[in-house]
Amino acid sequence: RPVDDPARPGHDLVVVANRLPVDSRTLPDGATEWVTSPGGLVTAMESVMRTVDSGAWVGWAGSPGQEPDPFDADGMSLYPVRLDQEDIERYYEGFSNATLWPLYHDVIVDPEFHRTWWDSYVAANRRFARTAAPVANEGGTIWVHDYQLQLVPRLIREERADVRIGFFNHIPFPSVELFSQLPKRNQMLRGLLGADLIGFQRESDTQNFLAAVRKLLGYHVDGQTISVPGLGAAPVREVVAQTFPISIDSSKVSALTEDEEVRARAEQLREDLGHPRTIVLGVDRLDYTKGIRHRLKAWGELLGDGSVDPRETVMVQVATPSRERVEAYRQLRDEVELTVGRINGDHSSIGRPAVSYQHRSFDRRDMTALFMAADVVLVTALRDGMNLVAKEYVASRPDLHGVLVLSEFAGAADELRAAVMVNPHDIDELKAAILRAMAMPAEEQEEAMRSLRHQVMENDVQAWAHSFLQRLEHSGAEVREPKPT
Ligand code: ADQ
Repeated sequence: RPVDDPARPGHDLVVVANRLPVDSRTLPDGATEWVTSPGGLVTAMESVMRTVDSGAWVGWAGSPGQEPDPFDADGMSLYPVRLDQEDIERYYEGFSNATLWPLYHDVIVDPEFHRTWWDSYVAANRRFARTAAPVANEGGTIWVHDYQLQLVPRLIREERADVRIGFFNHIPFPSVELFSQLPKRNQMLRGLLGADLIGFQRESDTQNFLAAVRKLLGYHVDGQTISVPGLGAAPVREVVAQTFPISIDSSKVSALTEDEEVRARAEQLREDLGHPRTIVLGVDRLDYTKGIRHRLKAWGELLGDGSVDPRETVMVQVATPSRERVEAYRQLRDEVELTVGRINGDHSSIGRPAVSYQHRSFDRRDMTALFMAADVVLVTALRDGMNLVAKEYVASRPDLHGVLVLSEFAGAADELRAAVMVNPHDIDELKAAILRAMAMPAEEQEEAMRSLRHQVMENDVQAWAHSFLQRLEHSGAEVREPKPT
């Protein structure tokens, strides 16, 4: 249903993210169909938005050039933002995913920078801000998400002094030494500081951000609170940077494991794989930050040196297609697929792969079935804001069976202390961790999984959103008179 007057303020909570929680698809008869789009943020926010009375979501609908009228879906109002092909190439694939993404993930690949990409990033951020600013109620809350929209808090602030603005960064925030490489770094910081509350996944991200503000802008920082000088006679604003580790809808995932059909699928999966003794699983977007190459290298070596017997063990690697027009992602796909092909050529027997590789998306039920079938899950990210897969696996194991191998470079490592921790850069260590996980006695698995589940079930995504929004509600009011100069 199109909203009558999209310019009329009308929502208590407005989420602004690069993508809407639904994608538009044009059917053969020309009609538009809306389907839920995958991805970490959507997974996290959709359950939260259902619990607010008057929620709105501002984002891109997923196809170039389209700007459908605002409409309602899943109990919230959706406000699409147009992105043209050139915006997609420069703002999204360019500045967001070939400049910021690699830089914020500790330059695993070289960040590229082009001034035309920056110009497009500014223009796109303006468009998101312009759509979002008028739809919030007087005194309402606007929650901006992620690295694609770091200028939006300030742009909204310039139009709406009455609203509370929160920002959450889903990816790591790099050390000040790395962040300093970013051209336009100060504009980026000032953009973020338009918010009242800026949230990060790990304490180290928060500290990196505070250090950047101190060092590059010279602002006064007291604990988590930054004093942001107002323009001209405007008062000093206090902005808080704080850590809010994101989570999943834990009880929903856990409940899915009780579903008869999901259980049957998990059984079927084991059977389809030839009833191996051990199933080792990786589930990732096909992204160079996820350490898929390191994982495959370790697996290939374990098969090669005879530590793992391909007749009784199989690795399943699910790799969701991602950012396929960005060069580094094309290269990664080629390398991963070459390696999988080699491993299978060397170690598979007919009808029994050493690595079962799936380059596609799975729905929630199939994903849960996979987690239920997996004896070991490998999360070997070289750098990751949080990593929801690690938490999803834990939530899928009420039977307390299974072992999580977890990279210390994933945000989840700060909370999931009972996992088998690894430095994925150290292939020998990774191999040893995989073998340890595969050989772990049942009682030890149970003990670790019990502790992990306690963490994940107690701290779900609803609690995450609630604590962020509550903190936001209590921020922003603390304005002081400007210091005499
Ligand atoms: P992502 O980098 O996308 O998210 P992640 O946290 O692992 O990474 O979330 C991925 C989500 O997609 C999970 O819910 C997972 O189950 C799902 N998924 C992965 N492969 C899939 C497949 N083949 N089919 C279907 N679903 C699949 C970003 C940051 C993370 C951060 C999240 C949330 O990079 O560090 O945890 O945002 O803040």
